[in-house]
Amino acid sequence: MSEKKQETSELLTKAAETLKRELAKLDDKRAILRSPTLTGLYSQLRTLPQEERAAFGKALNDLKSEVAGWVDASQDDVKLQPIDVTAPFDVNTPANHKPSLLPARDGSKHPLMVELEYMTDIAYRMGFAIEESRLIDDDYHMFESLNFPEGHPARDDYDTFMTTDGLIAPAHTSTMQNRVLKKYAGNLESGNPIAVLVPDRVFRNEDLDVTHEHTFYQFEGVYVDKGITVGNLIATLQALLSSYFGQALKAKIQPFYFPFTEPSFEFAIERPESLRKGDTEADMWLELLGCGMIHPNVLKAAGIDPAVYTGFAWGGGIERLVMMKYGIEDIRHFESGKLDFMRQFS
Ligand code: FA5
Repeated sequence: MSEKKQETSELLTKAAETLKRELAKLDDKRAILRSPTLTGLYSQLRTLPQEERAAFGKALNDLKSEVAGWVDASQDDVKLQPIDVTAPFDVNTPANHKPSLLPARDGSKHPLMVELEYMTDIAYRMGFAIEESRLIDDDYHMFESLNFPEGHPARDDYDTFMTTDGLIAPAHTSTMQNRVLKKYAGNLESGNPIAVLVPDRVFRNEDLDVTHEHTFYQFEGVYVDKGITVGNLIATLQALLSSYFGQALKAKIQPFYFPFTEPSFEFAIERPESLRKGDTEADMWLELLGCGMIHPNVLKAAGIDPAVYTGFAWGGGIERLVMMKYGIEDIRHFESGKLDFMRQFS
């Protein structure tokens, strides 16, 4: 071997060893192909005398192919988990491919998130565990487990968005009731209540107006124990909402219908004048919550004996609470992206 060839071979062998060490440390294995150890050799190629370039270039390309082979082999080692289409994220997204967050100094939390966290903190201090909902769910959780059998007319009250294969963008956080009842059923066996708050996003194919959005947030409460009554429901809601508003509330409860609660109620609070459209009785009140005693069939579907345990649930819209708290006249401001609106909260 000529002295020149010997030199090139040693240089590339050393580079290969360095690249192997670098590869071991990388999360994104493909980044090795952009390593300065490799790109530096290509820069070096351009500085060589013409007669040496062909041999060096070929050896370099061989090295690059070898490194690409290592990358492919390392990808084969990655064990992909089966995809759960109802999960809130792709379980196979490598950590280094997740979108990075913008620096906090460029913005502030959205007022709805601030208020949702505030509400969540109050509920947590009242003894409620906190569970997130999901962005896509199935018919069983959205309807069937909630005592809406197939063909039930009340299904039409929820203008749901559906995928072509029948999955549903949840139209209410009640889609989590069956899951949280099952998850916390062990509490009952050990003599403790089930107490869970589910704050999350929901979707409805709504006509938009000052109090209706197609995408909005609900906070769902679920409470089960022995001997629970409507009195407990009202006392809990009053404690939660009075704490949220920091003042005593004028509230109104009236009978309503939900398939998953019996009896069911609508919980309304008095509108401040800035939110009144007229002077009729209906104009005076802002409907905040649906609530009621959990239907025996819902408890049964979660394996809880309704002859032993009773409970209540509620589901309210966060936007309408925040509108009420700050005198915001149009729900659409929240999603408008208008900075002069947002800055009033920072
Ligand atoms: C429900 O969604 C029931 N799941 C609530 C429930 C839970 C009842 C548990 C009993 C037990 P409703 O469709 O009424 O009910 O919505 C509940 C609240 O969400 C409403 O009172 C309102 O505050 C809010 N809301 C409903 N639709 C919209 C909308 N389009 N935009 C903004 N907020 C809305």
